[in-house]
Amino acid sequence: MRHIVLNISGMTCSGCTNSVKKVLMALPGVTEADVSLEHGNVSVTYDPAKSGPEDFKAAIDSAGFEVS
Ligand SMILES: [Cu+2]
Repeated sequence: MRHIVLNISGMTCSGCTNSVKKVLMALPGVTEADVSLEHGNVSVTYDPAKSGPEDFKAAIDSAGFEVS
């Protein structure tokens, strides 16, 4: 398992963090996505054989937020 922290801009409430968590957890290989509204980031635990940072960025974009 690998671990990455991505900074996200545009999250303003717990609805936003739930959306981000939901799209990330739907990706193959993602076992954990801890979204912090306070810090404006997400820490993702994943299997690098199944998905990676580019997939996470695309999913976060599609949910309406931006990885900075
Ligand atoms: Cu929100």
